[in-house]
Amino acid sequence: MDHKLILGHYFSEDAQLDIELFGNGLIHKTYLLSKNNLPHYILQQVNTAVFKQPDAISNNLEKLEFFLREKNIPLFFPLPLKTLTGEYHLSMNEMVLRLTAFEPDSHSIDSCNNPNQAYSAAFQFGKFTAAFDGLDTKQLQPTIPDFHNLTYRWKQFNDALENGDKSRIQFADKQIKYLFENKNIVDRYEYISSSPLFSQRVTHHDTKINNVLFDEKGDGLCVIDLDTVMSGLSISDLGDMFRTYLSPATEEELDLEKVFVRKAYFTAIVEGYLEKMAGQLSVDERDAIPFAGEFLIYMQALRFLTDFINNDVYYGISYELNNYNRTVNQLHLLNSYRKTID
Ligand code: GN1
Ligand code: MG
Repeated sequence: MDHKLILGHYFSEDAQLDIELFGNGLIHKTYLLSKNNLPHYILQQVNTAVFKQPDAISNNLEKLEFFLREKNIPLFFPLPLKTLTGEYHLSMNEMVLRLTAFEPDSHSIDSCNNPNQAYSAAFQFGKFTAAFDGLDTKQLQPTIPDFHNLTYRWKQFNDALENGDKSRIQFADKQIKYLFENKNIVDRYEYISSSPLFSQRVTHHDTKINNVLFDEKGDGLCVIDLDTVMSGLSISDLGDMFRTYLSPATEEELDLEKVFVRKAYFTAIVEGYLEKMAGQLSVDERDAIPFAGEFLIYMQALRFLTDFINNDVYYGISYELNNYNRTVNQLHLLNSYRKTID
């Protein structure tokens, strides 16, 4: 990564920054740029196999920014810096890159360790969606078409069962059966996604805790990582918060005794989100809050298993059975969720 060459597209003088790998996302490559050991910028190489139209991301950012400016709504989130030619991203040597200022006195956390953090994060994601009330979401382009479309994910899974690695299909027999036995989750999603009682809103679609910045006191500052912001349903953002904050251990955990749902965190997420969104949700959307977790955890298990059967073409893996073990982990979480949340 020749960061000096990249920075030449942003600054007219040498910014003298050191570069190191940063974070643990599965999709993009992320780097921290520092000067005298002080963080200055985040540089990301966008995964263009996943985000096939990076222009859609930039267009959406322009639309969001314009809406807030026009309506004078004071919502803060870090936008990428514009290049010297005025673009939110830089296309160079077949790479798509973007540079974002590192927010001073902010930090992110990789796991949710008390219900206050869950509350603060949910408050931030609720605040984000609520701020765009009135924006016609048809203006936003899908940055990943059908990203949280469970009908489509179900189809991809079935395609994988037809065309994927036979020995892996056999190996995952038990998990495949379990997903089929719980197909009613797909059916309920289909009802919700076609019902006028469930609105399309500006939805983040990646509400894990490390996509929230916290200040020194531990209060939420803002949400980050806006690649997947597009039109969507409230069950997506709530669901991914449930999936990623309720268990003390992440999707990588192999010891399943550590993977379980903490009810107090569920309550905190709902309270934080509703603090900002209560006025906007329909009765049916509120009633579907517990379903959000089932929907998202099930979909993630389906996506991990689909990728396992397709020989790991999508998610980054660190060892051979990584995607399989993630699936087992998520199905275990789904069970615990169903026992704990009604
Ligand atoms: C991916 O890269 P990361 O960790 O932000 C994925 C999410 C999954 C998550 C599972 C664009 O997100 O949908 O929930 O992995 N993002 C994309 O860890 O596919
Ligand atoms: Mg992300």
